[in-house]
Amino acid sequence: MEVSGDVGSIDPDLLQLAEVSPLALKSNRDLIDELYSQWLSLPDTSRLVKSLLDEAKSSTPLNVPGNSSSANATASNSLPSMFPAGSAPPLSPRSSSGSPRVMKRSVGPSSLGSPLKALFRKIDVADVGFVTRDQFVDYWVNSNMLTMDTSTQIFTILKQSDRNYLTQDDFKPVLREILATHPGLEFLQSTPEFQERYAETVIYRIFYYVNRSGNGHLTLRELKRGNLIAAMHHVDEEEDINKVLRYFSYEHFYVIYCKFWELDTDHDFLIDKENLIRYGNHALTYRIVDRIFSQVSRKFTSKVEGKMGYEDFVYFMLSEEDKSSEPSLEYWFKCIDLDGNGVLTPNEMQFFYEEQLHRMECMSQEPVIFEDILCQMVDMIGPERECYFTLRDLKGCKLSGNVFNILFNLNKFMAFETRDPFLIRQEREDPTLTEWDRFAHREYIRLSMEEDGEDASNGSAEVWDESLEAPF
Ligand SMILES: [Ca+2]
Ligand SMILES: [Ca+2]
Repeated sequence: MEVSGDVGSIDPDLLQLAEVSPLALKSNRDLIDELYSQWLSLPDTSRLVKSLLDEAKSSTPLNVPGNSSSANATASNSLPSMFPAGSAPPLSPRSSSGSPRVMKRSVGPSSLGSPLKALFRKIDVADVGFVTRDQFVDYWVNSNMLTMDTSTQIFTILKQSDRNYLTQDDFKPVLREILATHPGLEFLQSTPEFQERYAETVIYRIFYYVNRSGNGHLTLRELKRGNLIAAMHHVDEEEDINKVLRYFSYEHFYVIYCKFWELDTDHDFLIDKENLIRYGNHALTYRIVDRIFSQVSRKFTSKVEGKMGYEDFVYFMLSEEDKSSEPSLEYWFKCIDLDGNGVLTPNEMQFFYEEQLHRMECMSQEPVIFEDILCQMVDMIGPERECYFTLRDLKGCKLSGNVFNILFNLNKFMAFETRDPFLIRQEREDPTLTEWDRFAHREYIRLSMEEDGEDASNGSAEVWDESLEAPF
């Protein structure tokens, strides 16, 4: 396939002519042709087109069901692991700044690179790897792209034309592009099944935080209110994917996936109550696990009765480890609100606290009676009415997450009561990080040390050295 003058893809920055109406452009094909030729002659354009063509020729499809046979093919590449071969995702190459494996990107940062390449594919309906001038003009002008803001452009590009919302599937082309072109994810190319898991996890995280209605239909309004567009820009500009903490970090995916794998002992990709009770070193009470499985906060997408699938687990885990976020507060509020009347009464809270109290007694901890705890929680939240908490009360207070830890997570409750100095120091080090960011960072280090420990105990110095240099 030759790169000819008629082949190209699109950079809207060069076409941001807000003052020119689409109608005027329609009647002035010369102007469009001139813009198009100008853009085609840019050096970056030919590089972009070439890379798209190469990719179109060599790309392997993402999200092919039952793709697990590739695990065997690549098993020899992966490090010895605490999991059976092919079951744990590879660690991301460490100290990326010093790693020879992380190459400088050859194409300069183009704004919105990845979503734009998704657009390229979208116009390229015949999937031949190139877009003709007429296709381009038709799409761009007929969709009124010239007058749109970035969020609306991306929304329009990604959605199905007959819908006014985005579904999880609509994000797959974006993830496919990122996996194929981002230098920070190059090392995953030998393990397609983890590319797929990574893509899936990122999409779940996006919907968890951005699709606030929780109905799987992400609207333009939600897209504009969220920080997804900024995160996409960040992916495009940052070579180290792990620095993109919002949605795209590989390390964050690694932590979520490994936790799920650990609990899913029979590896059928489903976990039940008995599995989940082991979460976080048996941190949760039976009562809260029962409420999670009652699906009152969020209906499971798993098709198997009484079991949680991976997507359901991602929602649970983000809620559990990021209790300062709004989606988390909503999730737990519904769990505690037993009668579903929109307020948390002392009776409802006591129902959950009883089990905590019982556990403290069993551990010969000094039990804190409910009345004292209630006073402490009221002081902390400062609710509008002292006799109950509303969701609004909780959202208005930075410390609300602690209320939930007091009610059903014994380990975090203890850490809070004793003001764990390690956690306090961590908070002070970088106050811009969220609770989730700090948790994921801690856990990634712990998990990767476990992996390294395995390597060392296998007694191969060679493996150890290689893994320090360039593991993949
Ligand atoms: Ca299972
Ligand atoms: Ca209630």
